[in-house]
Amino acid sequence: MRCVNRRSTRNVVPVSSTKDLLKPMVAYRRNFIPGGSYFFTVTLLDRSSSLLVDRIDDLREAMRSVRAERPFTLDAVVVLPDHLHCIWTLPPGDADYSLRWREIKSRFSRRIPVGGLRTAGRIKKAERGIWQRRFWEHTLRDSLDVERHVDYIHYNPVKHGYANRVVDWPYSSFHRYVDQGEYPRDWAAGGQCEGKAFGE
Ligand code: NI
Repeated sequence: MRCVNRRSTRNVVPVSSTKDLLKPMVAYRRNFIPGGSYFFTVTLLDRSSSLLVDRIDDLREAMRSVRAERPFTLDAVVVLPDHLHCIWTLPPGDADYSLRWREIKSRFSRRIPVGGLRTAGRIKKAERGIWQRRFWEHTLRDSLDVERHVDYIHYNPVKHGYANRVVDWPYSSFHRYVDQGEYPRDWAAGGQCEGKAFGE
């Protein structure tokens, strides 16, 4: 997958120029180690739901609390109404993303009111009702693979028709990347990202 606007922007600056050396670089390129970074797609069971953006603060809190106990770097993320895509880098020697996702899903579900008595059985049932059990995982191979998936993540709200321009979607790490000088603010405006689907 290639996004024309971004590539043309990048090619303007020679890699060895002083300006480029002084430019802050994001973690995914500076610290990339093959086998330690993963792309995920995680989806709600109800594809007509907008729970993830309606309860974005609960989602953030679920992620934050799991990260505090089991660290990982959140390299890029986009939250859509019924699914999310993100890239994580796990600590060296740690590949247990499944446990982390289980915890994030569970903690998010617990923050959503189910009504009536909050019995253990009822909460468990609600959890099963919110998320799809399976999720899409892809182990990132090299920094180009990372870059393509970061582009995919940031372009996703436009791909799914939730925003006309990438910059218009608030629930995305795109804004952080713009602040770091990694993308122009108008990136992919009027352009297209094509290519295979990354699970969604
Ligand atoms: Ni998507």
